[in-house]
Amino acid sequence: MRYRSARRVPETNRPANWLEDVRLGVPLAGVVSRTVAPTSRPSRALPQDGQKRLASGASWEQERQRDATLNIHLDATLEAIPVRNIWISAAALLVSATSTPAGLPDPSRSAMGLFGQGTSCHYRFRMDGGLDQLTVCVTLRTQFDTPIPDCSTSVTLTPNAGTIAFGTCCPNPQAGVTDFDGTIQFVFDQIGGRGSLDVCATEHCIAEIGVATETIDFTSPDLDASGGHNVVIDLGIWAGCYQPAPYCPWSDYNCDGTVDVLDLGLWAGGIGLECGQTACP
Ligand SMILES: [Ca+2]
Repeated sequence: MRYRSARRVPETNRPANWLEDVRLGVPLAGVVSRTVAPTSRPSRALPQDGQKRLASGASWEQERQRDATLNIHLDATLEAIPVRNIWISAAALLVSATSTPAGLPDPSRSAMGLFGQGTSCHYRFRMDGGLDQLTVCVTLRTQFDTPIPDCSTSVTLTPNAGTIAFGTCCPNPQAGVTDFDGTIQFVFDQIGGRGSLDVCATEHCIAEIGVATETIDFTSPDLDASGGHNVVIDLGIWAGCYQPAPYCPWSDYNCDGTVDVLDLGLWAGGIGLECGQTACP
């Protein structure tokens, strides 16, 4: 076993097998049991009780006196700092920590997700909500990605240039308050018409800030958005896209690229359904 940080104390000034730590100057008596060979290096005085030497050459007593002097200076320095300045510094730290509005939504950090599309090319709505349900999940966050709870938020289905017909049996827009995670969810169904819609999320708790907008394509058996009435008109709209007539996506309910009897069967599932027959989600 070797002690790389130890060195021998001169033979003449030490007990047998005495080592002294080079870094601390602390005697390691009793640690080493092997025989130490005589040394040719010059000896120095054996440390006396209470006067054991440090590696720097200063005595323990000298070190204690120097520490006491430094403590006195430190105490004097602390006492010289006015208490008022300490309070001002603490208040400055508090203001700094709260200077950024923690609840201001940042659209670039917030998010809106759309779910519930049952086919590849569009949402399919029906008066009883028995087909697709457009589920809109909005999460509000600050610029630091902190969720914003208890924030009034709304989602609106807005017709756009691609909207051919649109009607809904249930409230539009829908509004609510975000939960602990800064999230709120809305469900839209019982919609009639065809074409496309903009899905717009807006927060209202601090300012009217648009969070996100997505565009969806949709269709329904109630192709003219009459609320489920005028079934013959709806059938005429659907048949107007039946081959060899030009293809229309709203008549292709299953999104297989062809308007045929399979689509007619799905359209027929909406016959007899009207607004008000089913509770809104
Ligand atoms: Ca089809």
